[in-house]
Amino acid sequence: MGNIKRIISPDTQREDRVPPGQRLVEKWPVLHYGGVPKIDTSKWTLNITGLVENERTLTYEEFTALPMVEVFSDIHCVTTWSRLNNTWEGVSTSVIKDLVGIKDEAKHVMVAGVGGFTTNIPLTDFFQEDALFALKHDGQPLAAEHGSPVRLVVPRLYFWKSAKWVTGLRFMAKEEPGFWERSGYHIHGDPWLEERYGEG
Ligand SMILES: Nc1nc2c(c(=O)[nH]1)N[C@H]1C(S)=C(S)[C@@H](COP(=O)(O)O)O[C@H]1N2
Ligand SMILES: [Mo]
Repeated sequence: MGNIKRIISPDTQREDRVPPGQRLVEKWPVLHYGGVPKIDTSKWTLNITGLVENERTLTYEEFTALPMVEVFSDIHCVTTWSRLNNTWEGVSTSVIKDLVGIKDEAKHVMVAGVGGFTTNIPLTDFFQEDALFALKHDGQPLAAEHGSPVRLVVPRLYFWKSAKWVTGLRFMAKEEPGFWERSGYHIHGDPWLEERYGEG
């Protein structure tokens, strides 16, 4: 087992773990726009740009050499399913801070996945200690349809913010809408406040 750091997502400790308007599922549904990309890890990179001191492009080898954490969290999808008790293993988002040096003006990040998917996240959510780049789920390598080799997991927001097949982070001063946010989803997406759809 080693001495991997274990983080319990605080929403799993609530007396009622199911947010308003959600129902529980046992199996893990697969949901995304477009096809499942085939990603060769020898060609995969994570590109970190925008309001940082040092823009970086990390190879898969460099990325997987970073310290790993384990996170225990629930999943809440805006389409009303929730799945409790997920164990993720991967790289904490906070590791990125030391790698690139986030500028003071940066307040949001645009996360990009293969195939043009994007989603915007405030840094206050992105850098919560239970947010990570997951490589494993419940002890198994992440399946291709769930975002392998690397997906983001932001447990405190609806699951559409947890970009699969992540390849890019762009740090920004101002909030900009990503893919689903431009199509009517809420700009923020807190499941406990039922921030499902925007005003648009
Ligand atoms: N790259 C990418 N990531 C994505 C999506 C997508 O279309 N493309 N869809 C999001 C949505 S809407 C949901 S609900 C979750 C679903 O993740 P799952 O298929 O692992 O359950 O992935 C999110 N991440
Ligand atoms: Mo979704």
